[in-house]
Parts: sequence; structure tokens; C-alpha cells
Amino acid sequence: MHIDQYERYWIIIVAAVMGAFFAALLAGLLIFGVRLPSTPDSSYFVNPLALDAEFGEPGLRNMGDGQYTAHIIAQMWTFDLGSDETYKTYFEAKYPGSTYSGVDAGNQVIHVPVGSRVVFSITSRDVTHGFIIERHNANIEVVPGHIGQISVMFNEPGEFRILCHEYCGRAHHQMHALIVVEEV
Ligand SMILES: [Cu+2]
Repeated sequence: MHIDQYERYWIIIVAAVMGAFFAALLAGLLIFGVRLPSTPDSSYFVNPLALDAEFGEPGLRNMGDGQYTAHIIAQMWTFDLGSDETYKTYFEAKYPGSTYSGVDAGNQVIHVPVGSRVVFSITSRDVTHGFIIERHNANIEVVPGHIGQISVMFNEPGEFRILCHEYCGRAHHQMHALIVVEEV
């Protein structure tokens, strides 16, 4: 069979590229131990209809030595941090005389001291939500039936919003909360 010279070059180039990709896949699997993300054990699953029994009360817990855990339940269109404090009470206490009257005045606020490490465990009661923390390396998808976990270090004081970045319905844009990192 006659194969044109340039056709042959291209066949060789394509075969070499395919071979290189396949070798990279094999090297990732066999040498670097790359595996698909998977769930280490069943504690990462939760029944979204039985969160009270299986996930427990949302809230921030001090584990000592600057370590905290935060259990959070996302649902349309709030993050339940288990906190009694809201944007409204926070801003009115912090800036006396001001009146905070946003549509989101009911959103919750939690406080941690500078230098804290917080392990967030978060799940959803209804649909898929998102979870990011402003100016921090924290970005997870909140899927009903799963418990997402992320560990975040807070090294600078300030007010950082937790935002939902996964469209979850009519009031998605109002779905946020606040972490206040306080100077000690
Ligand atoms: Cu959302």
C-alpha cells in the first residue's frame, strides 16, 4: 500500500503523541499513585432527611490549641452555623448608631481568634450548594448526602464572607454568612 510521505509523518506524530499520553497515564497510575477522588469511609455520607440524628447540631466548637471545628448545614438560602448572632446584631454592636437593614440581615456570624485553624464539615439539607470563604483557600461543593470537609487557617484579622457559589434557586445571591477573625 502506498502511503504518501507527509501522510506517514503525520501518522508517526499522532502515534507518538498518543503513546506519550498513554505512558503519562500509566506513569501516574503506577509510579505516582494517582487515583480518582473517592470517599475514605462511610462517615462521609449522611442521610439529608435525618440530619438531626446523623449530622448533629450545627455550631463552632473549640477543640483547644487554636483548633476549631465548624459544623454547617446549607439549605436554601442560608448557611446554618449554629450561631445566635446575625449580621444585624454584629454590625449594630460594632458600629453603634448604625442600623443594618439588609435583606440578608438574618445571616449568621461566627468569631474565631487570629491564628485559628478551623475544620469545616458541611452538608446540605436540600439541593447542591457551594461553599467558599473570601480571600482563603476554601472552595468545596456541598452535595446533599455527603459531608464535605476542609481545613482552613485564619492568619489575618478581618471580616470574611462565606458565599454560596453554586446556583441554588431564587435567593441564591442572598446566601452567605460571615466569619470574623479577631485580633487577640
Ligand atoms: Cu446558592
